[in-house]
Amino acid sequence: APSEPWWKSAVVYQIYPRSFADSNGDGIGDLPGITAHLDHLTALGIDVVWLSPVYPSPQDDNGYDISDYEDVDPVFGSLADLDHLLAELHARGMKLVMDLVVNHTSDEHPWFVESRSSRDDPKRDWYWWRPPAADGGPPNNWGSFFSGSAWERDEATGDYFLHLFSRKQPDLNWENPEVRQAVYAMMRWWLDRGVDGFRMDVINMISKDPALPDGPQAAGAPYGDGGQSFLNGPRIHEFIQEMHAEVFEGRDAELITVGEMPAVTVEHAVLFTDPERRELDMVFQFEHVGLDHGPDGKWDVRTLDLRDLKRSLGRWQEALAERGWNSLYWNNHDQPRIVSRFGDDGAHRTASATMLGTVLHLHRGTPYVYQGEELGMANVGFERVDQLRDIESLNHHAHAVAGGADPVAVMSAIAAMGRDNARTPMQWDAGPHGGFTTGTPWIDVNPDHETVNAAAQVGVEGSVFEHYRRLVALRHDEPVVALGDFTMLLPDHPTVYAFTRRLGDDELLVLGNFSGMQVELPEEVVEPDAALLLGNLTGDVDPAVLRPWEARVLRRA
Ligand code: ISL
Ligand code: CA
Repeated sequence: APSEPWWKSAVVYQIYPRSFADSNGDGIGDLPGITAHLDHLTALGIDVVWLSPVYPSPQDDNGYDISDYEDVDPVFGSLADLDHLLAELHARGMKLVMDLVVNHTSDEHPWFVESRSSRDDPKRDWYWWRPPAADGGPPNNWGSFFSGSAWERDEATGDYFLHLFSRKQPDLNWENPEVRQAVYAMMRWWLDRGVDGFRMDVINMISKDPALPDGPQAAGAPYGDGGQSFLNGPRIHEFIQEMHAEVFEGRDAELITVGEMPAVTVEHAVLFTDPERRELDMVFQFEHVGLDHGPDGKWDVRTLDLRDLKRSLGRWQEALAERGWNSLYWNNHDQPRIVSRFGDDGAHRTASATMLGTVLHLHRGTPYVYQGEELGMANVGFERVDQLRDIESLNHHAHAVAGGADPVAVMSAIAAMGRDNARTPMQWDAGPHGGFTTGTPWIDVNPDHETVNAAAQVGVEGSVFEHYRRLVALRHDEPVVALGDFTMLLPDHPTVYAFTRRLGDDELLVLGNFSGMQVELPEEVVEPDAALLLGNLTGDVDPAVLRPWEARVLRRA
């Protein structure tokens, strides 16, 4: 349909600048490094680049702690380098999405420096300041996402400030209209510069219940969970609608907006993405990447049950079928590598990586590819703390071990779930440091770069890269992939993921084997007359059998 927004048939590629390509040998990826590798993106065929933060930052959380919203950190280059990258992307027909991190700033942002200076500073109310509790401790029991209390006492006044993330990431007070207007002005400044949209960091946390009540606290747990006071909070839709009116109105057709929303529900997601409500184009939800977490959270690692994955993704497909839109992802800079997580990064690496890509990209929604996913990059298998860089993993390790946990068990959970798995350098070739840098990388390259790298895959038949290239092309070429209805099949099958997509008379059947065992297909999905549109394995196809990690996209006769 001609009236459908362009991003329904687009594929987005996420770049984590620190780990993509280093142009000057300081061991840290940068903007000129990205600009030098645009052929890789062109070959893949992607439409949009989402750039993780490149703004000036003390880098406490690798740039998600911003000290100036309208400049570029020298470690990544300059504003001129960014303008150049933007122009080069546009010249190649690609768009650029910036990361918008406005739930919090860095504690070194001038707004916070002023705010902390005294109780009657004009910007005092731009952040969440509260006096100590009666016992001198923090104002409530909330824990931070990065371990420890969510409150930090500040020497200047003796008050505490709220930080849901690190103590160097104080939360902005969106109740204050000056804060909101300052953010909107900054967003307009970027759009006027030519960028094509925003990925909005933890944007469903910006509305907080100003009472900041204690959250539920499990027996023996050091902190309470404040989530019910700040996840999808009381004014969240009002704030997002205001942002749309102030920033996007009149220019939104060319843009793409995606809200990152931990713990967003399908009910809220429909509201956020219903075009008539004028909020956001799509959201990142987290349900499917929480299915291998136990009751104690991400470090409580469990094995995925495929039926849970089908139930979850199927529910999101259904809930956003009529109104709203899904984003589709396996990976980002916060998640372990999917081939290690839901696939097999050993004997079946290529097959499982391509099967996973096929199943995801054939859903209805906008797919996001995280750098290296298109090569089947895997987890590292971290064994030692000195291999880690991420504040979340380092804080967790320190707190857990200090609390008496077995260090070997803590390390094995970090090896499985730690964010550094996603942050090892992009593997360009088999040479030293994978061709990422001529210097010493800020985090070690995965030793498997000798076999897993772009040079060994781009243009090479049978590679993960070439398969991802076909998946992107399929979405561009086949309206049924972008726009068709979705119907889940075989919900109770333990290893086969099966669904159809339908647009008018055109119907696709998608099959994926989530196991290393050959599987006999149930009769309802055996279609000897269907044409194979895309498969991930070579050799003879038996319509009644899926080989280990096989995926097929079939067009029904
Ligand atoms: O990976 C997580 C920790 O378990 C998530 O909770 C993650 O912190 C959450 O998805 C929010 O992520 C975003 O905001 C953080 C930043 O550290 C992440 O990199 C970013 O994607 C704070 O800005
Ligand atoms: Ca560099």
